[in-house]
Amino acid sequence: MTDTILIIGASGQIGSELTAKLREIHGADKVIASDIREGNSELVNAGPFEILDATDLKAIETIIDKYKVGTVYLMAAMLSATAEKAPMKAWELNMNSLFNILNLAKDKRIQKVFWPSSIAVFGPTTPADHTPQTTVMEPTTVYGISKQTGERWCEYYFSRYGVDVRSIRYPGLISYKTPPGGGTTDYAIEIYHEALEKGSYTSFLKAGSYLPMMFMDDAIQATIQLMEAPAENIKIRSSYNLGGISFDPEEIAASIKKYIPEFHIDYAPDFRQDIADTWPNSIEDKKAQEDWNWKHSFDLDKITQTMLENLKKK
Ligand code: AKB
Repeated sequence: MTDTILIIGASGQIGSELTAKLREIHGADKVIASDIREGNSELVNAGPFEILDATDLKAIETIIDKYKVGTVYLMAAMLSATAEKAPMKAWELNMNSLFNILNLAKDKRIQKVFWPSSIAVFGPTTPADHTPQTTVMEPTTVYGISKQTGERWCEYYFSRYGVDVRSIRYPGLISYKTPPGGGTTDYAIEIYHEALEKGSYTSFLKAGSYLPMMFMDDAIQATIQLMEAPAENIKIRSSYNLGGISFDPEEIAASIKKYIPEFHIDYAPDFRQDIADTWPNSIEDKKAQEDWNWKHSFDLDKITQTMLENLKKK
């Protein structure tokens, strides 16, 4: 197995931070960043970068051969809110990109795959509190349907063809390095930007909308921990539940008020409320803890402090 890594979707919210961390661990030359668009100059200048469309199999093959890639992190996807505006486009991107990578792994052109799933695989009939790993899953968004279908295919490619594919059901991810990218949980990023810029925020989710959330550093740590774990420890080949914290817009506003006392929140729920209403309030992640020692470290106040400090510097 070659030790070169390809990140597809490296300019996105997770991809950009994952690329930086993997380059720190493995060396810049071993981590090829790629995206359909150029990302920030830091990412492009820090190591190899290729323009790549995740649905273009020929282009992926060319890059895999050029750099002798062993592992692919497929981070390109259309998120929940954007996907509802273009369901077929979202389906094509989210599914075709996955089949491209799973088939390359099946043909032994690459050896290891990471593919992100999401809490969006759950739906209105799922138990909402401490949602377990295995439970009712009837997603109602095109994004959730694509992620649930993707999970089934990952498990199929593992059991039928021995493909070493690993996955996490990410909760809402909070970070300051890139702007929010079309998700329902993105209110929890926007709120920090607007707290600093305007001292107030109009939330597109109403008070009481609890969702599972996590700071990006924890998500990157989890991703790398999962990918570094011995293959025999990975008992779940669909996707692992990953718990972090859970809060609603009122609680995040209260946390911001500890640092900006005059901060004010009001509410104007839109179509994203309907999406949030179908997702869990919180996630149980016993399997990730048992199989690869997962434990999150950022609580809400630590996230608030880190977000405000870093956005202020920007
Ligand atoms: C979204 O809101 O669409 C994403 C997700 C939970 O997968 N952040």
